[in-house]
Amino acid sequence: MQDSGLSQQEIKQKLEKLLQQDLSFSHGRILGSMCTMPHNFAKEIFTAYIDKNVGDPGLFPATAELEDQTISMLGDLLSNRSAAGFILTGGSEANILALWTAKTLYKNKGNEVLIPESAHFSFDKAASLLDLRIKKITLDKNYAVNIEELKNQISPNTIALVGIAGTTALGVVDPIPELSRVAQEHDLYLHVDAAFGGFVLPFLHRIGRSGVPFDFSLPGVCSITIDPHKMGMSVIPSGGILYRSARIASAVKVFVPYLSGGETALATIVGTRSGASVLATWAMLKHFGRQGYTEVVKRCMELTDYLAAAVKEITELSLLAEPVLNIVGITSNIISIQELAKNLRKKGWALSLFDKHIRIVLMPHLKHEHIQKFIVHLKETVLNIKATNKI
Ligand code: 0PR
Repeated sequence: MQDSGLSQQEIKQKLEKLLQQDLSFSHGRILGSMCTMPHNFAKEIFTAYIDKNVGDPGLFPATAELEDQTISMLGDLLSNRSAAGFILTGGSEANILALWTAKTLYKNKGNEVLIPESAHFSFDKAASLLDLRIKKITLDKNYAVNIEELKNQISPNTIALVGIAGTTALGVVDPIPELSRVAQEHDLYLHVDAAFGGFVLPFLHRIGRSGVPFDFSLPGVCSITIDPHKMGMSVIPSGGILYRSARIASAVKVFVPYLSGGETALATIVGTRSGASVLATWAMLKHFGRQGYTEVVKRCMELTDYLAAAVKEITELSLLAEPVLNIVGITSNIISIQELAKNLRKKGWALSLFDKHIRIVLMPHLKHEHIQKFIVHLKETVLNIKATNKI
């Protein structure tokens, strides 16, 4: 650290130079991210209220009230206006908090949680942090959790089930109605990870696609992760945890007597929390409404269909699964998908690579021309690989 400080101008110039290597959503090259460029209005609200700490609700009662309103709006979207919950840093924190809650509620019963193989790695972190035993459940041929195997794996030590409404790898939705029935039958906590799908699934029926049941309308669902910083157009960081009731939400609460805003009860992992994220998310929900989000989802799904149809036309490639959400999984029996990803990355495409497929997430920052260009490169790259390997 230097002795005397630099001027703001010098620092800005330095940063502009230092940040040149970062990709930008607006360039249309980021194909593998579940985040997107936050809406300009969300950025404006976020910066205007950057000093709000919703972890001290006595000092910021109005921000705390707007967090409750944000949770009610999200609850309404997820079929439960009386849901309780919090705006957090993201899906990982929400999933960890959900399992902490499950562990606390069922502390006398056991410590085992059944989780689909497709679950996000945040559940492994949760298990390690919370000393829970995880049993991974295999997937069926459609990459959804295998319900029969899940039922067989339930033991007297099982306390919770996790279902995914929009898997990280493929956007697949697990059979949540069945999970809900199983959870009720065996008195288990059911957490649904809709970090990605939560802002897509509720709008599908409005654009003529079949919606898939996944939310609090299913009586066994105890909590849901839904991330405004993924398809909700809000700022990073904005995650969301919603609980069916205030009783469940307060399972892990601790009393803090000394805060400057007065005695308070906190039921989150962290103390200080960004009120600006809360307010930016509140503003997005108010600004878009159901109609606005439907438009966002419509554009993303149209782009998804466009890419999926183009992939199907390339004989060497195929879709790993038919897309339900705006995620396309590209695979091949003919060429190496690792080589394909490597060569496309060399051409500047930032895509995700899984064991058997390349994942493209058709986020709102992507436009038709970006995907059109990608398809040209995809075709070219496939041909080059075939030529190089004499296939
Ligand atoms: N649950 C699901 C289903 C997810 O897909 C993710 C993240 C999480 C929970 C965790 O969310 P946070 O990252 O907010 O804690 N899925 C993305 C992924 O792994 C995260 C991500 C986002 C990665 C943007 C890269 C990126 O550019 O793909």
